[in-house]
Amino acid sequence: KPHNKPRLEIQDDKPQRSLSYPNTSQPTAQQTPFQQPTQLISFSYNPSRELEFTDSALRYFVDPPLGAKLGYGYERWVRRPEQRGRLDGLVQAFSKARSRDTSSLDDVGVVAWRGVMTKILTSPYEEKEGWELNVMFVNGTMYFEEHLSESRLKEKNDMEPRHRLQSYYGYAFESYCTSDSPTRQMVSSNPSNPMGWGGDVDTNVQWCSVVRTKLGSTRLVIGGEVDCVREKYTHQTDTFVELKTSLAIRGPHDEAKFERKLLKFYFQSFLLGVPEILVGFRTPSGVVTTIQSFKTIQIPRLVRGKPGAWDPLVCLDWGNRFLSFLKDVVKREVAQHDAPTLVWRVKFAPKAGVTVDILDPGGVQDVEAGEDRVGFLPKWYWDELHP
Ligand code: 0WD
Ligand code: CA
Repeated sequence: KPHNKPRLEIQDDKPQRSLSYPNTSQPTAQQTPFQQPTQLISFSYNPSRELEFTDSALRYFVDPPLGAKLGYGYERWVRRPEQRGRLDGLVQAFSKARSRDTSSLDDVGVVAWRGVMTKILTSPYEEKEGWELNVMFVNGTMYFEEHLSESRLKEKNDMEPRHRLQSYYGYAFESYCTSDSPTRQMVSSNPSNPMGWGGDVDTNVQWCSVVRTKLGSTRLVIGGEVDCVREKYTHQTDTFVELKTSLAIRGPHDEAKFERKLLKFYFQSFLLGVPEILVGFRTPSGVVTTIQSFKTIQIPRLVRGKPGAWDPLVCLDWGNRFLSFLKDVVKREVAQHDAPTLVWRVKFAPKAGVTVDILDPGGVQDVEAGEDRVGFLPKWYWDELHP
């Protein structure tokens, strides 16, 4: 029976509620294992942003034309309004996967979007941007939802025109690099489009893969968007390709900057088992000059010993400690308050670390009109977990 008013006692500050920032200048001795992700299920969002358990939004990689103009089609971009990072699609997919295969999904420690896990794992090297999460703990599983403050949400929606164009470049590159069939039709259906254009950009449409994996001793279920597959779709992650654009590198400063960016590229793809990252280097005005393919697992070797160096083991060790710490807190507090509907807010501040607090149930959930939720989870999902 969901009740939205957990009995809130005066917070007892004795137990550990914070985890301090790791020291990245010392290499870790820890070798936290990470299991190769395997796909559980996939789904598509159609142009109306409805979730379908089909592969209608799956795209195939095709070589992009050199000199591609990434500003093409900007005025026709169908843009999805920025939303909170709700888990609805992911728990729908998780629920379906579990109904097919109960055996391997009964001790899942974390359910989250891949973008959230990327932020957690890369935070040892994050010097500018903080992040916030909402967390629930239901039947032994932690659910993570990214929390965007009103101001961040507004910031994202009212993006400066220059930044908006830059993010469009990434989507246009995806269009040039993909086709809805394994071979690109040589004759474009619309002769006014440039060579190799794969269709106008609609960011409602996404193909998502949900994988299971394991970090240390925690089983994870992670969902994320996959840009395309190379040649064939195997129902596994081995042909997945992540597409990126980046400013062409013109000197050592640019190079160090790119190497720091590779940390995010690396973990984003690593977490979902994506083996290849294809980067289109572009001019400031959005013309593709060179294309470079990276094998995800080789990226750490490329940056080792360089000015922008980072060590993935530091991130995995931190991630493992973060998950254990958080589980200890929520497990203790859910028992203490006898309130399974509790929501916690985790805050990460660069160079400081993370803190956890129980969220005041009134101020929290930003439930929109007509939404039926328990905490931030859809009510139907909650009910499914509490037959
Ligand atoms: O917490 C998150 N990461 C959020 C995820 C916040 C809000 C929504 N979502 C949704 C995503 O839209 C998607 O449906 O969750 C699903 C999976 O996201 P993810 O794979 O975890 O997202 P992430 O790894 O952060 O980004 C992957 C791609 C991006 O590609 P690049 O190359 O830029 O990393 O997803 C796209 C984007 O193409 N993307 C978005 N597109 C439009 N609006 C958005 C967005 N808000 N967020 C990610
Ligand atoms: Ca991408």
